[in-house]
Amino acid sequence: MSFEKRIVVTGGAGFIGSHVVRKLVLNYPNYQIINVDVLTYAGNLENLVDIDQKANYVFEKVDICDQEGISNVFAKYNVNGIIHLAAESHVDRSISDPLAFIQTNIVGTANLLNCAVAFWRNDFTDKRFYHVSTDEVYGSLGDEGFFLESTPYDPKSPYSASKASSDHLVRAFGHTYGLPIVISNCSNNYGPNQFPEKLIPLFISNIVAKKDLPVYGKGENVRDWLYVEDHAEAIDLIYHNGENQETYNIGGENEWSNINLIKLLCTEMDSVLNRESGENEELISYVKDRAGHDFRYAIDCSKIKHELGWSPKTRFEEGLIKTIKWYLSNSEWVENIKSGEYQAYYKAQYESR
Ligand code: NAD
Ligand code: TDX
Repeated sequence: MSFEKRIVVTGGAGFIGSHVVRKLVLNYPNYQIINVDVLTYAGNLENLVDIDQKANYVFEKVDICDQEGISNVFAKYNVNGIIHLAAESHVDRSISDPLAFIQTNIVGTANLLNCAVAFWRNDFTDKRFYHVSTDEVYGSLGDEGFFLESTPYDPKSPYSASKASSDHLVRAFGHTYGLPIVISNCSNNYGPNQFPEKLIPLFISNIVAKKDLPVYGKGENVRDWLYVEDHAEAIDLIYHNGENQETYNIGGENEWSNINLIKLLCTEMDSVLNRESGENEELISYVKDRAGHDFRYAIDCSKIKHELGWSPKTRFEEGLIKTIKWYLSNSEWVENIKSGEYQAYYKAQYESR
């Protein structure tokens, strides 16, 4: 069978990547979707069991830092597009092990760019290199203001600095070689399949188990939350309709201080779990703050709204309930993840706080 487009999605076994892969596989039967993922602790092929038998889906276990492996994928599938999501993505891990972030996020992205330029040999007709990035590259806001596409970069954690570096490399390859690149910077995602080390799935899991809810500092830090399927929809749109060499900010227009979000989660789960009103809030425990904790992120997404017609669709309370219900009905998925490595991480991360 010959496919109209052959698109590599890197990191397709992870949280956001799996939603992107599913959307593309189902929406475009005439595209071949090649999921390139090395399956770190965060990669899980169980995320894709519902679509992994489709004729237009294929999985390749390859490290994005491996030049030969990536070049082979380009040649084997005659790849003409990349949507790059593979990354080390957890800020707390970047504080305890920064070099892993430098390797995957910077070296891995450089390798993908280099392989794309080499394979396409300066014929960029109908080619596209789409890099998925984060709002954290812009740094930290005070009580006022929003991140625009023109906001200067000011990353503050090893994670955000590694993502900022990768964004710069992508733009440099666009500028120097004429590689048709596009970048998006998105706010905090939540939804099904998120690894339970990030705030929302970790706290759902701890509430179920009646374990402490470790709130960093005073819980006053603010994040802008977007339902993962809305992000996947934006990625689909940008891949097809975004302008070359442009950047699009994606956000939920949905800011919450951590403590208010956690209280809402506790209340929703009191009722879903038939617990007494206020019971889950008693699990809240204030712990030592994250080192260098960014205070506030907030995205101005008017560019993608006006130019591409995208806007966040899922109301937060609705998305949160869907997420809670997904974790409750997929307890096996959660238990499979909580392997030895996860236990060791949890102990190191929280026992000394
Ligand atoms: P995730 O940690 O859930 O998944 C990352 C995936 O990348 C995993 O499947 C992992 O196995 C794979 N991977 C890691 N290193 C690799 C390597 N060297 N080679 C091949 N595969 C590798 O991450 P996520 O939350 O789904 O984030 C995906 C992307 O979106 C990242 O680039 C992240 O920076 C960005 N992003 C995430 C958020 C968020 O809130 N989660 C927000 C904005 C942007
Ligand atoms: O145990 C916790 N207690 C706590 O108070 C954890 C895990 C987090 N927090 C706080 C820290 C943050 O202010 O909750 C907020 C959200 O934390 P995370 O879920 O770790 O996300 P964040 O650090 O904001 O980064 C996320 O959004 C941007 C993703 O992990 C990144 O990949 C993305 O780029």
